[in-house]
Amino acid sequence: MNELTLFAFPGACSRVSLILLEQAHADYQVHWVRLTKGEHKRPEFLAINPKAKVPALKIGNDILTENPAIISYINQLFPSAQLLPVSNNALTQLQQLSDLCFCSSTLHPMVTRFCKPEFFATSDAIISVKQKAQDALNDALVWVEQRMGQAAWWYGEQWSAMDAYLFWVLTRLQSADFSLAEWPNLHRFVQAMLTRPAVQRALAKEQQLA
Ligand SMILES: N[C@@H](CCC(=O)N[C@@H](CS)C(=O)NCC(=O)O)C(=O)O
Repeated sequence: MNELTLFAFPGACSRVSLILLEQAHADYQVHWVRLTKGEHKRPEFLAINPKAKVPALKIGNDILTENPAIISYINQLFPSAQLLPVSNNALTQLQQLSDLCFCSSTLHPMVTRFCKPEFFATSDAIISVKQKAQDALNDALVWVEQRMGQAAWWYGEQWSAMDAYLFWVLTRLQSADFSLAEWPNLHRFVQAMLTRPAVQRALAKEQQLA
């Protein structure tokens, strides 16, 4: 098997892949890209990912970027870990991709605006960008809260990559003081995730850099 290196930063969305690699008991290296020191904009990292974002996954001499693609790749590489529900139905597979895209394309931009409004606004408008992001999140999370009230995990009784992705969304928000007090199912879900050994190992790895 090709050597795997995950380019990551503690607390960033690379946490999803870190959890999945731990869940699959993969043999892999982590290369920390210190976003807070601007390392993602340095030539060494731009040679890995010219988009200047983590995660990036180095597979032998190849590079894969973008969360849904990396997650799908890890799922395919470790079939016995069943990181997504197994199905031969093309529509079901695309519905799973659609779920991953919901996290990456709908929720993630709102999370970034809530956590880092200064990336999107001059100082006079930072508060309103954050408030608008909070409003958008409140709307989007209604459906997620309902869904997570129906079973333990996103896909029912089977834990999956979607749970890892949703966990990152929620814990990133919490780190920026977004309260889950109004979202009891999401709160329960985060607590349940924290008891999982693969999640604990991933968070411990992140702590090593902190
Ligand atoms: N579309 C990308 C987004 C990745 C992304 O936004 N990563 C953030 C960390 S959560 C990042 O690297 N931010 C650095 C920056 O924008 O300066 C994906 O899904 O992989």
